[in-house]
Amino acid sequence: HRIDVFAAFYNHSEINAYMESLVQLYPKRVQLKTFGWSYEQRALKILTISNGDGRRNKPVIFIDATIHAREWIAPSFALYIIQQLLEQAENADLLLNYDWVIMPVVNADGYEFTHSDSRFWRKTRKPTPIEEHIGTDINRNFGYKWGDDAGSSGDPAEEIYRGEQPFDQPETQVLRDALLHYKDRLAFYLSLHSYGNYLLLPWGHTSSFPDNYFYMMEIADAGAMAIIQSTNGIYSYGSGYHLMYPTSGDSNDFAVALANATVAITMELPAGGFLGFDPWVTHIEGIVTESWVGVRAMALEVISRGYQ
Ligand code: 0X9
Ligand code: ZN
Repeated sequence: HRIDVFAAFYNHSEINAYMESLVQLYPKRVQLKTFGWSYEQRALKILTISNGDGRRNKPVIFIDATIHAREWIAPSFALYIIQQLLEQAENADLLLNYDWVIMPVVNADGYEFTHSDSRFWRKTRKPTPIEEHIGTDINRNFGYKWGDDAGSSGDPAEEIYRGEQPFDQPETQVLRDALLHYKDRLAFYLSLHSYGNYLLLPWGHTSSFPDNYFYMMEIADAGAMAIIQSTNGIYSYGSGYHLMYPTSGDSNDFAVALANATVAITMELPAGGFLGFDPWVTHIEGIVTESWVGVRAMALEVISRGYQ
């Protein structure tokens, strides 16, 4: 069964079922792997899309979504990207020499909790040492520069609680292992979040820049310009530290420092709804189609430069 991305927000099991159906529909082009399990034992699945030409070990464009449970437009956009790659012949250029690896739901327990219980939950659902506080921020739990008080918190009451140890959340471990799996061919890491209309580059943990920062800025520039041209809106890009706020232990810094990603971008999709994280269903189509213009432009820019 095909999912109509514009018609609703889908929960974790619906998304997993949809990805299973894609394996049946496109057996030569799609692979689905359960990379591990969440704290509450939900299967964390990662989809690989190729053009089916049989060439192995192409460089990879890796996209994740739903590190933060309440940012519902992110998994919807991941599903839209999957459909663009599989169903639209005009996107064949994106798959000629690259494989796409997509993980629509990282924080499966938190995401489920936002559907069943508490719409604006952000963190995981694993208990902390303090009984009344549940959950850790996956985007502060990665083991590169983990634990800096400027960009994370050691207090389980906080929304940016980093956990007791780096990688003490099973969901963080799964994303770490997936990124490390593609370490030798990670051309582009894109992490989908909301909100703010930002393309955030490393570093999050310090005000300085990685060696190839200006290369990353050119990729981000291509994406921002494409979106700005088609929407007459605004999209900003620069280091996460400067543009948003310091973050330590996030997936973006990890991808560059320890998984050899040539480019890593955290994309803060547009706001919607009452609190920014909750766009109406009627806004999904506009947000994901305008965002796709940007992601396609960034991917084409990465591809035209050649994997380095
Ligand atoms: O705080 C976060 O984890 C991200 N923002 S969100 O509103 N989606 O929670 C920002 C991550 C920023 N990354 C860097 N500063 N590198
Ligand atoms: Zn987020």
